[in-house]
Amino acid sequence: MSVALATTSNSLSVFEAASPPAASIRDLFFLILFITAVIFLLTEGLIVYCIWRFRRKPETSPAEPPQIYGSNPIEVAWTIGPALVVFVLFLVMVRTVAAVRVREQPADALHVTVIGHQWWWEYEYYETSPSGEKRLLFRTANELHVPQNRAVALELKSADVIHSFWVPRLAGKVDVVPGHTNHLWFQVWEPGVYHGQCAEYCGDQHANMMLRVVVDPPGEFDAWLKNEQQPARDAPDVRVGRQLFASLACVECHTIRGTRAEGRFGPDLTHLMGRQTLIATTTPNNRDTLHRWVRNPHDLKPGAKMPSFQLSEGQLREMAAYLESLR
Ligand code: HEC
Ligand SMILES: [Cu+2]
Repeated sequence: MSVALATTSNSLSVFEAASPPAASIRDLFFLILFITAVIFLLTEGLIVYCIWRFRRKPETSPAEPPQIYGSNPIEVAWTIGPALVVFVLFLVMVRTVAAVRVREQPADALHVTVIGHQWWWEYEYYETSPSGEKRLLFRTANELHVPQNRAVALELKSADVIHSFWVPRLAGKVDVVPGHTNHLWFQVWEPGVYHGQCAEYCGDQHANMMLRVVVDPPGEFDAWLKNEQQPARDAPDVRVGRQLFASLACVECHTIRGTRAEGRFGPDLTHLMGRQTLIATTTPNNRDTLHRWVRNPHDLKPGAKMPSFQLSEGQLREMAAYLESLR
């Protein structure tokens, strides 16, 4: 985690590519910018040159210059020239599309299913057996952990409306469509935190539907993966909060593995404190935020699909302490 924090940058710039698909897109952009810039300078240069070279001078006669209308060679030249340019642009684009599209994934690719919800992201981690069968390991939310330098294959699904998964430094944006699975891949060169955002208007809190990709060095990733697979730890000193949680509707919407909470509507809370942020990465994850969130989610995120429970301050403190024990 320390490494990840050290290299945090909030950049959403497509020019700071950190993975092959993003680099392909950036290179295509620069190539097309270069080709069109050359064409621009050539045509504008010719216009400026002609205006200057053929300007009306006192010694020139007012007669019109020779007319070229209907000249076959010239018509053919300026039809074929631009057609060739468009053809070259087409070829380089096809090459980029092939590079960013999901190819055959390497056998050791990490498989994660991303599910867009109004207004947060759910991730399901899978293990692929040698026979190609996928087995669900666990679910988490908003902060997607991946190992450095290993191919990551994402399946994108939606639980409600159309969203769009976009981490500009890693890959192009791909729509997340109900009833249809889209795919995306990347392989990140450097550890760090990469910011992303929903890129398709999806309702009230679309602007706050952010996400983070945390790229861990392989050792740290394995430790994280191992911890996430454990059920929630039993901490005796938060018994009151745990009972409160179990007795309220929290269990209908949230899962805490190892308890009777098995809801799927909201984020999995089993290892809640493994996340540095809450509420689609918009707010630091600490006891104070947890307290304020449970008191009234709509203070922090108007429209959020979680109700307020009118708990007393004492109950809120017990609840926050329990949530904070979920490491
Ligand atoms: C009607 C379903 C529902 C109920 C009931 C519910 N929640 Fe939630 N909860 C959600 C949803 C949806 C979110 C995600 C909100 C968002 O980010 O837009 C959420 C988010 C959270 C988060 C933040 C998780 C994260 O990683 O950002 C916590 C903590 C939480 N709920 C705790 C509770 C507690 C404690 C209770 C019971 C007092 C509870 N919830 C009851 C639906 C529910
Ligand atoms: Cu959105």
